[in-house]
Order: sequence, then structure tokens, then C-alpha cells
Amino acid sequence: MTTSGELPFDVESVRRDFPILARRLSNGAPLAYLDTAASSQKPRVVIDKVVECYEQYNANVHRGFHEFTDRMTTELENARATVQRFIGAKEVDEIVFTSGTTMSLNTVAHGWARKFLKPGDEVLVNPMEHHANLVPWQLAAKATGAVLKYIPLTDDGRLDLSHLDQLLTARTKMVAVTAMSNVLGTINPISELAQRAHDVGALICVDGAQSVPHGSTNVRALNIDFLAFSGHKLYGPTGIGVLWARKELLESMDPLLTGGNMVNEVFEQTSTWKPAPAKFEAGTIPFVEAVALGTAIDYVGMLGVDRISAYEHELSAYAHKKIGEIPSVRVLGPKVEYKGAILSFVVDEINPDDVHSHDLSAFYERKGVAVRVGHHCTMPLHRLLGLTSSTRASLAFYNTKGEVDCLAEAIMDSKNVFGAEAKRRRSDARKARAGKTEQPDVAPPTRGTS
Ligand code: C6P
Repeated sequence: MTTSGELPFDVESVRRDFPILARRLSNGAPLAYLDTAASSQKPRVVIDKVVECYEQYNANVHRGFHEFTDRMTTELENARATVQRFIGAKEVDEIVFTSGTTMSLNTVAHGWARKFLKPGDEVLVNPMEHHANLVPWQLAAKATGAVLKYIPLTDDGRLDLSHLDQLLTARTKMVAVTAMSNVLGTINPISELAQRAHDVGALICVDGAQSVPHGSTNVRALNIDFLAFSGHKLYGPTGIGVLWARKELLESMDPLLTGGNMVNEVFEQTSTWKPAPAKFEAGTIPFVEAVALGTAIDYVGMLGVDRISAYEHELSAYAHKKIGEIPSVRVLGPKVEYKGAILSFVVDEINPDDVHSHDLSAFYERKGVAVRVGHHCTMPLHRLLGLTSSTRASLAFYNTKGEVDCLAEAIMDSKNVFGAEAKRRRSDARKARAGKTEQPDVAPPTRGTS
């Protein structure tokens, strides 16, 4: 396995830690995996840890008294302590294991917002939020009579804080914001927002799904109140995520899920809860995944979070230059210095009304590049941009400049193929309108995004 050592970052050596990166597609070609924002690949140590758990000490946690359950429980609680150190939390009991960012944010919107919001209270969101940090707040607002307000975006896709004084008032009770947009790549000024929220007595809930895997996060230095992130984007397994909140907040909140393991006492009509984190971990949690998330965090720590960020930033700058120079490619979001390693774009001559996003995705895949095409669970943002979909390349520390070059070539090819097709359709339509009944030989695709 790679060891941290000194700069420069040895990407080829790091790639050898990820077995899947050596795989070939069924056509024998390599795949440039540029879709880490959707889910990251897993290093061998994480895969091995999952196997070790199942082969050597698999048993449910916090239940029973035998060697396997003791060992698994110890591994789980060690992983919790690893998460605590990784994000700079004050206490290990502030780390709640959930199924992912979505569940973490729903836990806050359900357990905090529905309990404490009153009619007329305000939750401040913004159009770049992923649906996971928008829809739960919509439902909480509907249930309580609170209102969602939006921080506008600047033309280049950053939060426009110029009217924040008007937006943040005594009625604001929560600012829900992503630390990094999964489409624009924008990195938001979280500690400034935390300060401004606290100044009016509001709390701040940070969606760290995209930021936590790619840069250092310290919840106390940021002075935030809630943080949500997913294991599968952090080189760990699927099905595991984290909700962090200050202890007093966790104590004040209601649980989202109830059932086994989270209760203190159960009577015929009522029950009492254990303290956090157990209060929010009803039923059998994905304990093997949690243990392996600890391993993933150790792996990231061993590479060095700051070295990872520096390498990804350099790669992202290369990608922005290379892709940004392709004629008629419009890169979404601000300048690269305000962004994480995400590059979303549209190609002007490929009209999404003409080309189904799945066809475009499949085209890139045939060219050996895995990207995501669609609205990326950010419909309000795409509507604001006047788009129904975009193509997104998301980079990680195991990606290379060569892979970015493959993407650039695939974009050039896509312009030729889909651009020509769109031109032909337009010409066919013109001819049909002019009474010449030549029919297009390609059936018009249905419009679609994912
Ligand atoms: N974004 C993407 O391709 P889950 O699915 O719970 O692990 O994460 C939800 C989520 C929340 N916030 C942000 C900023 C996200 O990017 C995501 C997941 C993936 O962009 C899947 S839609």
C-alpha cells in the first residue's frame, strides 16, 4: 500500500491501491472513472476490512456477551472515534452513524426542525442545494408553518451574500447549506455563514457530502451545528454515513427512527430514549460498513488530506483549462479557485431536447469515460441555469491528466456525432415544414434526465 511520504503525490502508486482501476471494460478498453461525486472507488484496505469482519468476527454489535460481538463492538466504536478525530468533533458521542447524507439531513429536518420550528420561522437555503438538503426542509416547513427562503446565486454560481443582512433576521432559525456543490463545484464560505447565522440566533446545518472526502473539515473550527456526509463518497462502503451535531443539540432532538437498541425503557404507552448516539441508531445499523468507513478514513489520513486536496486542485485546474478551451463547451460554476474538483458542462450544439441524457452517458462510456449526465438531483439549480441536464466530470486523487485528456477527446467526438445529428434533425424539420416530406431516419428521443 502507498505511504504518504513527501510530495509530489505519486498517483500511479495510489492507483495500485484501488483494484477496480486496473480492470478493463468488456471491450478490453480501460475506463477513466470521472464519477467520484456519485460514488468513489474503494481501496484494497477497505475491501479487505469488510472481508475481515465477515470472516473473522461477524456478530451484531452492542448485543450479547461473546467474543465476536465484543470484537465487532470494539471495532465499531474505534471507527466512531476515527470519525470524531477526522472531523475534529469534541466528543465521540456526537458521531451518529446513519445510512448516508440523505438520512443524516432527514434526521435533522425531522428531529430538530419539526420539533422546534414555529409558524413564520424561516429556513435559509439556496438554489445550488442537492435535493437531499432541500426536500426534507420543504416537508419540515410544511409541517410547522415555517417558510423556506433562498440566498440567490451570483451569475458565476456562487452564493450572493450581498443581501444576507436582509435575508438573515430574527425569524431565521436554520441555514441549510452545502459546503460544496455537487454540480457547480462551488465551495461555500461555511465559517462566515456560521458566524452570520449565529449572530441572529440561527443554527447552521452543513451538507458535507462533496466536501468532506476532498479536504480537511473541522467542525469546531468552522463553528457549525450539524454536518452530514456519506461513507461511499469517502472511499468507504455504501449504506453508511455520518451525522455530527453538538451534543446538546442531539440531546434536544427527536429520533427519526425508533425501535430496538435506541430505547432506555419501554412501557405500554410510552418509551424513553438512550442518550446519543444510540438514540439515533435504531435497529441493526450497518456496522461492518461503519468499521470499514473507519479504515477508509485511516487510508485518506495516511495519504494526507491536504496533499489530496492539493493534487485534486491541480488536476481540476488542468481539466478546466483543457475542457474550457474546447469551442462551444460551457463550463458551469465559478473560476476553478472557488471550486472543488468538479467540472460540469454543456456543449452548446448538443441540445438536451434532441439528445437523451442516457444516450449521451452511453456515448461517453463507449469512449472509455464514466461521467454523469442529468440534473444530478439539483432540479432548482438546473431550472435557474435554463438547463434540463448537464454533463459532470468529478475528479478524485486517483485520476490522472491522461484521463482528463480522454474526456476532452470524448467531448470533441460527441460534438461531431450529436451536433451533426441535431443539425440533420433541424434541417429535416425545416424541410418537413416547407412541405417536403423527407422524414428523419432517427426517431426523436424522449427528453430525459436522471
Ligand atoms: N450526490 C451525485 O452524483 P447520499 O445519496 O445520501 O449518499 O448523498 C446525497 C447527497 C447530498 N448532498 C450532496 C451535495 C450530494 O452530492 C449528494 C449525492 C450524488 O451528485 C448522487 S445524486
